[in-house]
Amino acid sequence: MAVKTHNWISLWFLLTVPVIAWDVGYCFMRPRSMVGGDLHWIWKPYALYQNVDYVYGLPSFNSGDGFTNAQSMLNVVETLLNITYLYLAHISEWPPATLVGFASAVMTLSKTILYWAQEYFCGYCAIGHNSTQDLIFLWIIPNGLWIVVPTVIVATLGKDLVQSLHVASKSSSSKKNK
Ligand SMILES: *[C@@H]1O[C@H](CO)[C@@H](O)[C@H](O)[C@H]1NC(C)=O
Ligand SMILES: CC(=O)N[C@H]1CO[C@H](CO)[C@@H](O)[C@@H]1O
Repeated sequence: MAVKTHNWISLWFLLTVPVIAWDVGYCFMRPRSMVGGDLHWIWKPYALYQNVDYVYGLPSFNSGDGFTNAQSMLNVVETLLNITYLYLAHISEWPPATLVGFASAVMTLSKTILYWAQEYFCGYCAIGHNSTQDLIFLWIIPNGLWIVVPTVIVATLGKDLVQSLHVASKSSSSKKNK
């Protein structure tokens, strides 16, 4: 029995690994990764982003806010799960691999919602200073991608899991009836 995989999902898992690793590096290497830091050259585009989202900027860093690195630490766990999924699904071809991918996507989704909810409940304290246009193009669209895509992945892999659990339960009940 082969693992049921979806090319676009595996591709997304694969492509997000370096993107997120870069992001984790930025967070953990602050302040050296920030504007003026000796390692900032690795994270040049964050010069803009650190002023759009203060979770990534000086206000959080200076106040010793732990949220930035805490969410980053969860990213490390998700990255490991994502790599594990790709390995189990495509290399060892272990059918239950789907469970790992599903769990990881649920983690990503819930962490991203927490990130947005934290903004909402603090009165947009880290992003409220931006113009609407900046907010849409530099925060809502890029971050929204991490809500939309994991939602579709949870639904897709969830459906695959439901299907195999139904098959499993049918085959075990038909064995009992024999
Ligand atoms: C892991 O995979 C999810 C998709 O389920 C993706 O949205 C997320 O960015 C990936 N996480 C990391 C840390 O690579
Ligand atoms: C009012 C305003 O525009 N604040 C910030 C929003 O984001 C930009 C980055 O595009 C910052 O440079 C602004 O200071």
